[in-house]
Amino acid sequence: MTSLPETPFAGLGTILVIIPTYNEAENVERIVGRVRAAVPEAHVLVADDNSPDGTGKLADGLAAADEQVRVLHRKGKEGLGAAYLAGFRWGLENGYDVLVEMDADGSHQPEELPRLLTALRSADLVLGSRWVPGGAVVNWPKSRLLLSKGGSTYSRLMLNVPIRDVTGGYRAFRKETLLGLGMDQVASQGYCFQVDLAWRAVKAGFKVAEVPITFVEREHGASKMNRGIVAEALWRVTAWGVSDRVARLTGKR
Ligand SMILES: Nc1nc2c(ncn2[C@@H]2O[C@H](COP(=O)(O)OP(=O)(O)O)[C@@H](O)[C@H]2O)c(=O)[nH]1
Ligand SMILES: [Mg+2]
Repeated sequence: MTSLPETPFAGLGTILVIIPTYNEAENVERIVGRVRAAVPEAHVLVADDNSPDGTGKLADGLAAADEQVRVLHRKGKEGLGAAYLAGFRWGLENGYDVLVEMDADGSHQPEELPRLLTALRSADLVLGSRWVPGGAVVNWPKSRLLLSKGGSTYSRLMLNVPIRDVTGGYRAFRKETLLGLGMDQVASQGYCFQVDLAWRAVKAGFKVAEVPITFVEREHGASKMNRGIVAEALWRVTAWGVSDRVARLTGKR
C-alpha cells in the first residue's frame, strides 16, 4: 500500500478554502493562484453569486485546469453570509475537515494561511485578527478604520465576547465547530454574519483563538460594503445583546 505524502497540515485533515465572489473578475485568478501556492494541499471553492462581470466564468476556467478548484454557482446576489453558508454546506457534504473563509480581493493574504492553520491545531476556530498585537491594516482611510474598530468594540461589549476582531472574515473552522454552532439558524446576510458565527462559537463553548494578520485593502475592483450592511449589523447586534441581557435577567439562559 502506498501512503499519502506527508503535508504540513496533514493532522488537520482535508482543507477547503471558500472564497465568496461578487464582481471580482480582476481578482479571482490571482487569489486562487496565491492560495494554491501558499498551501498546496488545500482545495478551493469559489462561491459566486452570478457576478455580471464574468467572475464565475473565470472561476470555471480555473476549475477546468485544476482539480483542486471548484465553483459553486449561485443564482444571484444574496450577501456574503448566504454565500458562506452555501459554501460550508457544500464543504461538509463533500467531507472536508477544515473550512476556511477568505475574501477574494487580496485583503486576506493567503501567505498567512499557514499561521491560521497552525493555530487551529490547538483551537476549534481561528480568527485572523487586525486588532491584536502584531495585527495591522494597510491602506484603509481613517473612516473605515473607525467603522471597523468601532463595530468590533461595540459587538464585543454588547455580546460580551472576549474577541478583539469579531467582524473579520479571515477564519479557519474545524468541521465539528460548524456542525456544533447551529448554522441552520443563522439569518444574518451581510457582514454581521461574521459576528453571528463568532458569538455562536463562543456560546457553544468552542475554543476560539485569534492570530494577528495584516489586512491589505484591495487594489482592484470595488468594495461591496454599503449602508444597508452596516445598518443590518447594528440592529442585529443590538437586538442580540438586548435579548441576551433580558434572558439572563429573567433566568432563561
Ligand atoms: N458571493 C458573494 N460574495 C460577496 C457578496 N458581497 C461581498 N462578497 C465578497 O466578499 C468579500 C468581501 O467583500 P468586499 O467588498 O471586499 O468587502 P470589504 O473588504 O469589507 O470592503 C469579497 O470577496 C466579495 O467579492 C455577495 O453578496 N455574494
Ligand atoms: Mg475587501
